[in-house]
Amino acid sequence: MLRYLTAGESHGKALVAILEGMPAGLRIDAKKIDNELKRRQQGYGRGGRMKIESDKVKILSGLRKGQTIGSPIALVIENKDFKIDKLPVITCPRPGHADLAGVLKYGRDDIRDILERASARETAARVAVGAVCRILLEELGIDIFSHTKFLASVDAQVKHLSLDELKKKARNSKINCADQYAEKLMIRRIEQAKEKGDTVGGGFEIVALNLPVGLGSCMHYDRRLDARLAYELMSIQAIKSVEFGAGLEGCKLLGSQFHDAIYLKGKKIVRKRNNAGGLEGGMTNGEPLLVSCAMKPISTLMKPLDSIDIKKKKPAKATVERSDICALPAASVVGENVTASVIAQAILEKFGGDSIKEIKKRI
Ligand code: EPS
Repeated sequence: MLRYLTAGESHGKALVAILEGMPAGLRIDAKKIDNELKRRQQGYGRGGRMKIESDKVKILSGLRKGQTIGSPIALVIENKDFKIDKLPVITCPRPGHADLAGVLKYGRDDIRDILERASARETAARVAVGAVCRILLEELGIDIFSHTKFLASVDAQVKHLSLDELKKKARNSKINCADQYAEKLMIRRIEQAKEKGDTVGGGFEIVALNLPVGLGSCMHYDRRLDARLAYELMSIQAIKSVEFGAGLEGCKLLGSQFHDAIYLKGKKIVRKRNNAGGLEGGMTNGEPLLVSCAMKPISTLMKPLDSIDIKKKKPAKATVERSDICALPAASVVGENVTASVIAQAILEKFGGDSIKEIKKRI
């Protein structure tokens, strides 16, 4: 069983994760984790915080001479902007953020006590965990990447990709792909939002190639891989929907148009399309996994919405804090790494194995 916990506040000392259940014998290059952390910090529309931080992982345990030994892996990412005790009290909740529900739930008078943990900064810890899982998947020949599908109302022109195109994008997976023209429009949309003190959301698709058949199970609700992916991807801050393959749009089609007919090519089982997104009955079916997420616009607005002051009990404008205008590319990197951790869990469940050697043999 592969599991993890994260800890840490946005302006606390550090973000921390403990990953338990990694098989022994996996060589972990910290640079690969740092590369994922760096990718998470990029993208047009990020705020001032990303100029302060240059996230790097410290691996405190679980390795000997650069290799996993089967013991828990402790990961730390220090916050350069560590100032949690010096930050001013916040009393005007931002609509859309955890602020109001959080203070009511935890009985606090300072919204800061809530937002520090609710912040998407926590995703740095999840990316570090996912990056370790990704090293395991890479060793097994599995590739994961993502691309922007739309930003606010601008569509990326990368909707229907063939397997060859997917593989090409996988080889170039260091960047999030978007058609150049669409990218320009997206940048303009972010700039327009910034000028108006507003924010924008959007959607991205994650793709995983070369997954073994039969990850997940149709036999019980909580073993279905689509359910497990949806659960973990929905838990990424600001994610509002998760879809597989043709998703919501596909559900408007007839059965004959939606389902992916099965053919033989020699002895190989093949499909001509992948509306199912690589999952049938909650199990991988050998086709690429396609999972899309939609992200709501960031809730800190420079031109704030109406709110209340919870201390004065009077109408007020919502709090304005340093924030991002758009964090869609970052969210897609988080999505990739969260997907990597769910797939790694499913692989270890199916194939077991206390060491890399054992898993490879079983696969
Ligand atoms: C983030 C760090 C945060 C924000 C953003 C994501 O840093 P700060 O609050 O110090 O500017 O940039 O967080 C939010 C949008 C949020 O609502 O908390 C990060 O590391 O990803």
